[in-house]
Order: sequence, then C-alpha cells, then structure tokens
Amino acid sequence: MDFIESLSHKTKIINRYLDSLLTFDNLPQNTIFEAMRYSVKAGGKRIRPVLALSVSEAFGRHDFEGLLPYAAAIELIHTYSLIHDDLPCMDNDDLRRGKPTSHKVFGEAIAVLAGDALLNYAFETIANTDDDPSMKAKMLKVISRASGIFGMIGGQVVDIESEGKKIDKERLLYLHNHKTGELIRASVSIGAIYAGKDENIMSAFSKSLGLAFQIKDDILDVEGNCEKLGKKTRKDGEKSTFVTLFGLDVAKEMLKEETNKAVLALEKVCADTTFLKDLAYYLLDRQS
Ligand code: GRG
Repeated sequence: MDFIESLSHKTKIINRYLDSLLTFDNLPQNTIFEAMRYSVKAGGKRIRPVLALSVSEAFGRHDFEGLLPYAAAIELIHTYSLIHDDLPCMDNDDLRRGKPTSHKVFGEAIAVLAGDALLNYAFETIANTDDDPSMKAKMLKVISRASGIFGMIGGQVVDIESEGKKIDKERLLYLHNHKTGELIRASVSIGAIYAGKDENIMSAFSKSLGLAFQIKDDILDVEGNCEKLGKKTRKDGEKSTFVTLFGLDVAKEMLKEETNKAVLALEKVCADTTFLKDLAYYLLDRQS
C-alpha cells in the first residue's frame, strides 16, 4: 500500500467506527443526536485518530480494534472544540468543514449542548470499554489532560486574551502548543500506550508536528482557498498567529524547520516510521 492508500484505509476505519458510535437505535426523538452527528459527519481530515493508529502500527501493533474508542474519543473532543470555537461568543464563524456551523443550523443553545455532549460522549465511549484498567487509566490521564486546563482549554483562554494585543514569541508558543499541540501529542501518546510503549516515546516528534500543524493553519488562513479549506479565510487579522507575528515568509521557513525536526526526531525512535514521515510531509503541503 502506498502512503495515500494507507491514509485512506485508516481514515475509512475511523469513519466507520465514528459512524457506529453515532448511530443510536430506538431513542426518543431528540435534536442532540442529530446535532452531534451533523458536526462529526460533516467531514474533517481525522488527522488525530490517524496519528494514533499510525503510531501503534509503527510499533508493530496493527490490530486497531482496541485503539479505536480512544482515537475516536479524541476526534469527538476535537469536534466539540470546533463547534464551541465557532460560536458567536468566540470566533463567530458561519462555515466549518464545508458546511454551515452548528449554531447556524441548530441555534446557539443546541450548539453549546452538542459540544458538551460530544465531550461527555468521548469519555463515556472510553468508560464503556472492557480494557485492562491500567491501560485505560493511562489513556484517560493523557486524553483528559490534553483537552483540559493544562492543554487545549488552557491554550484557548490565552488565545482569547491575546486578541488585539502584541504578544511575544514565548506566549505565542505557549498558546499554540496548548490549544492545538496537546491534542496532537495525546493522539501520538495513545498510539504508543496501545502498543505497550511509554507515552512519551515520540514526544519530540509530536511536539514539532503539532507546532508545524498550527503554523500551516496560520499560513492557510492567509493563502488558503475557502472552498478547499471548508472554512472562511483571513479571519486571523486581530489574532496572534505565526503569520501576524513573524510575517508570511518567516512563518513558511518555520514550518519547514519544524517539519524537518519532526522527521529527524522519528529517526531516533526504534520503529517503522515510514508512514509517519510521509504524513509529516503531507501535512506540510496540505491545502485543507
Ligand atoms: C472552544 C474548548 C474550545 C477550544 C477551542 C481547538 C480550538 C480550541 C479551536 C479550534 C479552532 C482552531 C483553528 C484551532 C487550531 C487547531 C486547528 C488547526 C484546528 C483545525 O483542525 P483540523 O485542520 O480540522 O484537523 P478538521 O476539520 O480537518 O478536523
């Protein structure tokens, strides 16, 4: 299988599993199920769960079945963060994953609840597994920390408070390493844990990849195509981004540097990292 075939194979496995998680039988009519499904099934690259599966594979564990609840939980949490981030009280966006945002379709109250529901359902999905308690505890620790105050939410608060202000590089790195980076790091960690390895075994790789991912996101906001991205561009004018702080050319250099650092870090890990290296370069060139 070449890289694109393997990526599409993994994405299909993840989408099938997400579909099964969001298929509810014999339930009372309730908009919440529809709203949850709407945002998750709107699309998305599934990069975080793909990373989890690829790391497990790199360490020789190819039976993804037991990893899917954890990988899907991260995608549910990521989707919740997008719904909330698009709300009028945050970024106030109308378009996400090529479709009208949740609050545009269901109204603000349901959109808030759909985000809350996805977050809760992520942890319920993990709770429903019959896994070895010690592995489950490790997974829970990694995922809850990455999505909470020491991770994504912590970064989002700094992002909101930095709007319209000039911040320094250290604060910019803190913001993005938390808002975007921690969930990407957690995706790599759960793949490693599932394969019986230490959660930090690929942390140099995941840290650089997370940063590169955000730098690319900032570049795409300026140079990207709204149709391909499935969201509006040029929204970051008042925000602290790698482009607003350093300019487009420097941001592009930083992106290359951080991607190369991620790939170099993989060379120090004893695993079959071919797919992960290809993925890092694929993300460098992505247009959506
Ligand atoms: C509101 C709790 C809360 C957190 C918000 C993650 C986040 C924090 C906001 C989302 C907006 C944003 C641009 C975040 C940066 C992370 C990022 C690049 C998100 C987009 O991820 P992709 O490209 O999206 O993986 P898809 O749609 O492909 O899943």
